[in-house]
Amino acid sequence: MTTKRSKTTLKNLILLTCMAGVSNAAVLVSGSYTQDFNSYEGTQSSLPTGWALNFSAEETHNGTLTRSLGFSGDAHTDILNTTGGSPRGVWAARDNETSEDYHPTMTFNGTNRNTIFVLSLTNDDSFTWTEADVSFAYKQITEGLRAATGSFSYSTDNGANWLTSGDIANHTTTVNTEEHVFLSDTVVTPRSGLITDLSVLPSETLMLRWNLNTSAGDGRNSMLGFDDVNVVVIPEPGTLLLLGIALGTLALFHRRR
Ligand SMILES: [Ca+2]
Repeated sequence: MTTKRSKTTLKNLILLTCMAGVSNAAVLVSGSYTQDFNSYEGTQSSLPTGWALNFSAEETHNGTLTRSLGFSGDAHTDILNTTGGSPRGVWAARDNETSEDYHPTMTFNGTNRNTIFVLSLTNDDSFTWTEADVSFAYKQITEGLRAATGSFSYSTDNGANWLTSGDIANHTTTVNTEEHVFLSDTVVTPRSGLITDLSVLPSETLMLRWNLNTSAGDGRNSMLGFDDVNVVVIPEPGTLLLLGIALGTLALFHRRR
């Protein structure tokens, strides 16, 4: 049993390592996790702890450039730019030309180009996580000639299987059929939902995944990114019951004194 599980874990690790892109160690989480990406510079090294970034197999990246021009029409400072193309790749975009509110976003030429962000949260609590309340916002700063779709899923077996949460719907960008334009206002689409039926034991890992995918069409897609990730983990009911009994006993003890 242990050997089989170890082999599966090893296989998953090898699979993850072989995927294009970069990975980062899981982040230890106790109770809740938030990420506003305002320190993210669009580079591999500035990915927050716990995050990994993967791309479609056909994309390669030179891993250069900065976030300083992450907004406006001449912001062709591609971050993790795909080789051989003007703005294609992953960026650290900001909400407007003066904002310091950054978020990861992507744009590509081509159908079904995937940019995949994975967050690995390791249970640092003393109780089993049975539910997780997840919220974030999709952000669109441009309209392109093709739509982009963001989809959310999660895994409790190191990425071997990805599950969807019915509470957290996908999001598809608006499209401009004329050209690729920066919007005057960032389109923010909040998403939230409760992931139920979890059983993430202490020291086990819950993975959350955002897949940003381009649709069919010509030319560049609408830039789609996401921001303000917030996760609140919820202990198994038994833990809450035990906690309640403990607090009750403590209160009684104090009263008697
Ligand atoms: Ca932000």
